[in-house]
Amino acid sequence: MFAVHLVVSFFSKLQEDPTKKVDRFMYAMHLHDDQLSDISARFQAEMKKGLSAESNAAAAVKMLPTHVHSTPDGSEKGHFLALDLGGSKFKVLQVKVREGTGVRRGGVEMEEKTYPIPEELLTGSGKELFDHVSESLKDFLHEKKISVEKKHPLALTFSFPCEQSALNQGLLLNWSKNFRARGVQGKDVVQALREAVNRTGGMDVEVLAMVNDTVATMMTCGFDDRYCEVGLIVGSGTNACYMEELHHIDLVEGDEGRMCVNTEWGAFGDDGALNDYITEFDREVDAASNNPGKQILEKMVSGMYLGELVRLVVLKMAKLGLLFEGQVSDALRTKGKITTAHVAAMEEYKHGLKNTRNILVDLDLSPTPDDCIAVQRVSTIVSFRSSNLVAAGLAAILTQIRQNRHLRTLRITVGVDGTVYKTHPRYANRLHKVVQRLIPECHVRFVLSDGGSSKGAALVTAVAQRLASQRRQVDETLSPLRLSGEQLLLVKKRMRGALEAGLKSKGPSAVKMLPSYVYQTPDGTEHGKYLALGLGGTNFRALLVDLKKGLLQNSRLNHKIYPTPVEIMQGSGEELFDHIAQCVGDFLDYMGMKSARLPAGFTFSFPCEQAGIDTGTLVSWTKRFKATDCEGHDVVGMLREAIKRRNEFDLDIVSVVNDTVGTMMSCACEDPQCEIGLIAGTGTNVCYMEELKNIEKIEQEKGQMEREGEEKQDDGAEREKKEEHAGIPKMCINTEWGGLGDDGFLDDIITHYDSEVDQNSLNPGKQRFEKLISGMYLGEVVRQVLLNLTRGGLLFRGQVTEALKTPGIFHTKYLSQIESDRLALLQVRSVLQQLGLDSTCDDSIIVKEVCGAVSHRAAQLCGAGLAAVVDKIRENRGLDHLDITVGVDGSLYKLHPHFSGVLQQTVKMLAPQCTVSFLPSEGGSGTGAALTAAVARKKLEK
Ligand code: 0WK
Ligand code: 0WK
Ligand code: BGC
Ligand code: BGC
Repeated sequence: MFAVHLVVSFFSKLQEDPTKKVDRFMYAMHLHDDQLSDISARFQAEMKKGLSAESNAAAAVKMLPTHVHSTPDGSEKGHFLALDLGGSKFKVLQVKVREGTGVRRGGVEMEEKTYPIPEELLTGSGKELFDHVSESLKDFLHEKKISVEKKHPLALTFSFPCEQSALNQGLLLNWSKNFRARGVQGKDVVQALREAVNRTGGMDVEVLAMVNDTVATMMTCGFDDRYCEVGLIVGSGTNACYMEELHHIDLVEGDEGRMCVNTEWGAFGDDGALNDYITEFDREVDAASNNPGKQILEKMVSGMYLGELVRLVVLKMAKLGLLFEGQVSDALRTKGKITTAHVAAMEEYKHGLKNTRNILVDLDLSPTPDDCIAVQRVSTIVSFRSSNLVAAGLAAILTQIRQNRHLRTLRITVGVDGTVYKTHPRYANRLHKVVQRLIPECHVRFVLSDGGSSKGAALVTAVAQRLASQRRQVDETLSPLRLSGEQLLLVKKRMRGALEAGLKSKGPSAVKMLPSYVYQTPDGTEHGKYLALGLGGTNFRALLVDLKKGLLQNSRLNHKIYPTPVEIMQGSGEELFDHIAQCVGDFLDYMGMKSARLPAGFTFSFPCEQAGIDTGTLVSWTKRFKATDCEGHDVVGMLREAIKRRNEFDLDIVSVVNDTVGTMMSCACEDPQCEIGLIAGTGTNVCYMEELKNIEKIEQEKGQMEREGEEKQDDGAEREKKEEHAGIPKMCINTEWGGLGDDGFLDDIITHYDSEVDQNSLNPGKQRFEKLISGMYLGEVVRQVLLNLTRGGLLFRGQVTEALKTPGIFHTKYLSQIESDRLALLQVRSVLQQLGLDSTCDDSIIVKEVCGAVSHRAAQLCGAGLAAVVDKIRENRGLDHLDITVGVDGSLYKLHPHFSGVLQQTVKMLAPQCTVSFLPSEGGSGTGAALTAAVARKKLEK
């Protein structure tokens, strides 16, 4: 008591400036910027704790997922009923959202009615509270003559912390503010409302969405400002929400896109995180509240408590004789006697002091002018601290968003509502200033929500409806691309049938099954220097290979890649082979070996009918090639003529192989079990070691041949003996499986997107299987699907841009980029940007899904085809189980993030009696060509 006396006498001496007296007395409530930055950093740490699955349960700031994935984009439409419960006013509304067309923004009309909630219902039984809500709804329908027959979609704004697993469900975690109705905590409030509506009867409403008032406020403001991605309430309670990256929200499935998180920042400090900033007055407010220990930050910030804080400070100062010469009235002792509205009134620019005087007189006090100044100062400090704390919280949220998006500066809008922010004369400006000071790198616009949050709640429902119908339509659009196990099995069967048919007849079969005249894979004895030439889907490669018995590793001496210009691909055959000869000349020059007449192996990645290892008649061009006067001609002959025409160097072209064969050979060097070569690149194809006896079209031929020269057979047969499988003679068959379906056998799998791609291709009706799988076409299939979705208004706001209509713009490499798990959606959008496609977050989610569906189908179909091949080999050998390796190459298999994995899974599923290993080719088919040349030469030397 003596100490108090000392303080009083010391203070009374300083009569000259009452505000100073108050500033000193309330020193602890003055928060300087470095303290605010500290609080902001603490809050950001709390946010991360709430977002992470490990620490969420213990986190004070719950960071509740809202299942709202996007802000309005102007295409929302519909009539909705809305309930706005939890703020200072309970409102029932009808919201009509008119769709925006083109630049003209949509419009929203609202009719509303506020219904008082009797005090006793706030603390009575939850059932009665929701009955009151539903009866108010019925009264509203009646009063506004809204038909009760029709089913009305309803949006509920519920301003309390709810755990939601979906938009139309929410478990109440705890009441806050002045709500305390029994039997609701832990219950699904949407269900509670549905039951109340059923009890009330006579109306048919479907609660489609329940949102927190912060979320509804963000959506309301987002309708007119697409930068609005934060919702802030400073009303009877306080809270904020914002659009967080989905992959940061551990409690929700999915990594793609964003989701609005209701921070429930009112609880910041419930775990003691703010203890060093809590004053005795805060502790008193908390102790006297109906949820002690809870909502600590809210009790320092929101309208429900500011007035009480001021009262307690004024009461204490009066008791200490620092005010009203120590006079204390009962009114001043009474809880709630100073309200936040009083605080706002005291701070009014013009009439602040007069208001303060009136308020104090109403409290049966007789204040001196200095007392009024002092009490006004108390209000200022209390409300100032409130806006400062809100600024610190906002600074943390905006910093989180800026960091999420790896931006140096961030332009963003905050949608705001709440009586304190709206009615307190100085609150908004103070808040804006402090936010700007705390985070100068963010350009923050504050937009007041006009007409309350129900517009936003209706928009959430409209967005939910739009997303739901979009989801349905996207699924419908993509469903033809989603192949079932049965369909894949069917493709496997058909591939098997086509393999068999192709082996039999020399005639037209979809899968040509071209003999390669490669009878064995390398056995490690190959040696010598070889030039390997490779004409692939996009480039011409020249490679010098020095084979050292079995050691493939460092056999590749040098190589050069020469891009093949399209005009050469689609010019005359002569020009094409002259181009090849020129490249070879350049390479030999570069290697200083122009005079060396090197043996060469030629990898030719197109279907060739071969009569021997060193001849190949081009059956038909595929991929981007269409050079004239080549089909039906021997490509080795054409190359030799071109070299002759060039007359600079000479080559001994020993072998011509398909790139699948070259790939198999180069991989077989490493793994003798490799008897299949697979290319999944610009084009697709597979070859495998087939048993000679099954290659009827050769057998017949050989039959003839046998008749021509008995003696030769003997020594061939003998050598084969060494063959692994009881010396069964084999030959590698280049299946050219790209042609499956050219006979209409895949028409039930082929979609109209594929038909579009085929029609626009260089070889309509041809290579149908390839056009479902390979890199040259996947991008086009995606573009067709995107065109379809855009025309359906599901994408890019329905705008079919020139870019989207441009064939070949969607290069397959973009699929690989877009589908890579590491790529956040933002980067997907920048890929689309590069293509001249301006997209939203939702758009990029859909684009990624389309890419995924198209590449997934491609890998599955490739797997189904391969399952047919390995099972054929297994049955060829009468084995219950086959272990075999596939040598594989091609940009799709090697670069696409998921293709190889899905392919392998599919083979495992469709060929369970085979263990198939995949060996990506290091040396490429070039080395394989050299090996084939070496095997062929070895054969000749024998
Ligand atoms: C008006 C909104 C409502 C929200 C309220 C908060 O329509 O959803 O709960 O603002 O402010 P208060 O009424 O608590 O001051
Ligand atoms: C690399 C091989 C080459 C083959 C190519 C296919 O060495 O023979 O043609 O892969 O992949 P693409 O370049 O078509 O993606
Ligand atoms: C509630 C929040 C609400 C805020 C503003 C708080 O008491 O916990 O859910 O958003 O008040 O109304
Ligand atoms: C060709 C095949 C080649 C495949 C992979 C297809 O277009 O017809 O011969 O193996 O592409 O490059």
